[in-house]
Amino acid sequence: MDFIKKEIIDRVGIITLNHPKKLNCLCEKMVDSIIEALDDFSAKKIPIVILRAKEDAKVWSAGHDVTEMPRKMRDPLSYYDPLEKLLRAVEEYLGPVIAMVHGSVWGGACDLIMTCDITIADNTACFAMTPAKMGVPYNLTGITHFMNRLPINIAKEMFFTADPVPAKRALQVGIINHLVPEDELFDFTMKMAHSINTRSLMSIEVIKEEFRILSKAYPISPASFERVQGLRRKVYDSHDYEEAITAFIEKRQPHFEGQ
Ligand code: YXS
Repeated sequence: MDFIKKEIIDRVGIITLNHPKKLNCLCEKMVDSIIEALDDFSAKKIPIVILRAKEDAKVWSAGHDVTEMPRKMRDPLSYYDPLEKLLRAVEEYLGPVIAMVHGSVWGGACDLIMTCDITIADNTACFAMTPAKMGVPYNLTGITHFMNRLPINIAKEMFFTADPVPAKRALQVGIINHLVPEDELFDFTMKMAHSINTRSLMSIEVIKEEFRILSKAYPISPASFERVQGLRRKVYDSHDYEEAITAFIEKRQPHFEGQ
């Protein structure tokens, strides 16, 4: 079953998340389909991609597929995991990737939004960053995605509260570039895509790569990196991490014990 719909309209690649049964969560199959579509668009030198959900989607994406998260003793966000591969594929795409958001966005999908180059949303959109709810020790590159887009106090509030940020506030704090009426979202997004397509793709390609390189230029010593990995391991080896996943699957509130 296809987890996405892929189309090209006037040299704009459009990827529509289409796994409503599991609220477009970023399971491995969904991620592989999106990466495959990006590779196909890249081979066809499509200058710009829109990543969207279906018009009637209440949830743009429910984030990482919790049922696919390792239960314990393994980093849930390591380099070759599906979510991380997807984020790099978006960052490395030859041209801009625009997230067009109708519906709620959760966890890893929020990180995906932060990794897209531009985000355009309607009033149904909201954005929740959920590691603290899931007992997950988020990873360093993921945190830089939020630090690169938001004032650090706003990024911290998103991580510490794990509460959804509604569309209007998302515009105020910079999660989204534009907030448009629901019935204008697609036309507004396509208009921007067409306008970008009239510019020099060569120049945009280099500028996007410069932004990518500079946005990752965080000096951190090997000792600090290893210390962070040690701290993170304590969390994903903990009762709290396992309890959060079990509670989600059992459809109940988790009881965190801080160990
Ligand atoms: O009961 P069935 O089998 O129909 O399945 C339900 C949900 O279990 C399933 N589902 C998910 N399955 C796997 N992974 C998910 N992330 C996920 N989210 C939902 O979809 C079916 C319908 O869900 P239901 O009944 O709850 O729908 P609803 O309309 O009542 O509520 C919609 C949501 C999105 C508010 C609710 O599903 C929800 O809160 N989902 C979890 C959102 C979330 O916290 N995602 C973060 C996942 S962890 C992650 O992304 C990172 C690792 S981190 O946490 O570090 O950022």
